[in-house]
Amino acid sequence: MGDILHVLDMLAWFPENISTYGAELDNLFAIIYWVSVAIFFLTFGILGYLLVKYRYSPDRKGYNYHGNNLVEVTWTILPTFLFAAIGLYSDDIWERTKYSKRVPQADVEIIVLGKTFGWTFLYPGSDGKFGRNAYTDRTARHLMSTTNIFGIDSTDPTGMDDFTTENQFRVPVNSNIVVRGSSIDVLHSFFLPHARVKQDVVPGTWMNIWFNLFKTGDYELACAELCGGGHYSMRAEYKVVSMADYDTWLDKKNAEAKAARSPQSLPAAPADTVAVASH
Ligand SMILES: [Cu+2]
Repeated sequence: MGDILHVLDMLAWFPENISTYGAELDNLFAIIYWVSVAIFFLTFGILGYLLVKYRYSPDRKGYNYHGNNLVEVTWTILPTFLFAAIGLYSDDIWERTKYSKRVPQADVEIIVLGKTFGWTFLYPGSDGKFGRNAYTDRTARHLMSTTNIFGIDSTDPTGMDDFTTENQFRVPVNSNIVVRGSSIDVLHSFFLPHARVKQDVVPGTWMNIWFNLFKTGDYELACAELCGGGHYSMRAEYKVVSMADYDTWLDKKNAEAKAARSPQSLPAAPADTVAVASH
């Protein structure tokens, strides 16, 4: 019996859990899974039994059957109670992980945009504050363009140390990470299998995603919404690192961001560039 259960246990296919709330979600998933397995065998067992019991026999007469109220009421009420019970049972964990109002105080806040076919991340830099952009200020949305997808207002000094990463991101271990996600084109889904996070990102609105990871390592973000021909390639890697390593990385990125934005680093345009471009 144990062997049979083991073969049926597709829960063993789950990747390792690294999220503080992952065990509770896995537990909920396991309950629903085993209830479904039980109902599957119950219904198909009854079906198989009746198929054999009432198979063709030359001396059995067929007869018309006009339903049975007791049976119909039973199979309506039982699933109703079952779904209501699962709903009530899961409400707490659902609320704590998904409700916007229950997002905890962020240790690290990141903005992410999905696009066909990749992910771009915006970090607030070492001051922990984003400059003016399309997320922090709705009136900055007109700044969004293909070359400035976050709608960053480059005149805001708070944003001097903000920096972006492409198809990779980094978070510190044992910290509340809050991700504000959206998309610049179609629906995508921000899916971190190890972190037990899956959230659609929708163009035109910002979704709140949060998680707290207790194990360092290299993991994968995959898009979980069929978003077009390149959907299969829409992935990113992320690293969960110690706070010290995270700070070192942040300092390096901040320095790069500031250097890239300082006027001295802009290449001097050759005198004829404008004339050539205007043709
Ligand atoms: Cu996608």
